Amino acid sequence: MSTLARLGLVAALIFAVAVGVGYSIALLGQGGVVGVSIVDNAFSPKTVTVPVGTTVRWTNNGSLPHTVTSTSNPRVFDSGTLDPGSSFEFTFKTPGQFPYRCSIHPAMTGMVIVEQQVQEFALIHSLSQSKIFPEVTTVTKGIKVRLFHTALDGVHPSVAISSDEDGKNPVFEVKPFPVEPGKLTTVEFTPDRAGTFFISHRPHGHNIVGKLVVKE
Ligand SMILES: [Cu+2]
Repeated sequence: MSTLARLGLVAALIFAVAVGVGYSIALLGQGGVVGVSIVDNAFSPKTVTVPVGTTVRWTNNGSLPHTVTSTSNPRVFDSGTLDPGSSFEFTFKTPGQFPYRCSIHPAMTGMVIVEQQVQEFALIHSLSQSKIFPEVTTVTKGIKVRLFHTALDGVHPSVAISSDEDGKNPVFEVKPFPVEPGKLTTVEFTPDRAGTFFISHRPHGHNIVGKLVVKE
């Protein structure tokens, strides 16, 4: 098989892995609104799963008054009495499980599951081509990043994510990591500042440098 064909195969494989793991969460995006309908006597849907930063809006479509009252200790939210036709919103800023009920009809229960949003990318390192594919990876500040690395060829024992091309100033608390053909190295971090950073192999002597752009 040609190098290019092999590269394509590895890429297809990794993207299949990456997409399967977390794309459905990322698709919903940050800061969206998800609706829950209140009927007599249930929340519909009873459970919603959303990424961090999502606003959930409950609307009373029933004919009786209801409430949306957190049953966590301490209580996280409480709508007070919602007359028919009125609504209540709450924005979930931390991951976790948030059970609630109607304080007027305690048998009416619901759950909001808030998941950490993750940006996932697959990277392939090649010694013979002196490149990382893709050459530039763009992420967003403040959202967790998960990078899947593998190598087309060569052994790369100490790849660094660094503020300089030489890999001397590692950033985001990522320790230098190994990348090998046939293995998947997963690196996770949350970038806390915007800018251009480097995925550098120079600490172990070859001149392969990819870019990591963190945007606001
Ligand atoms: Cu290397």
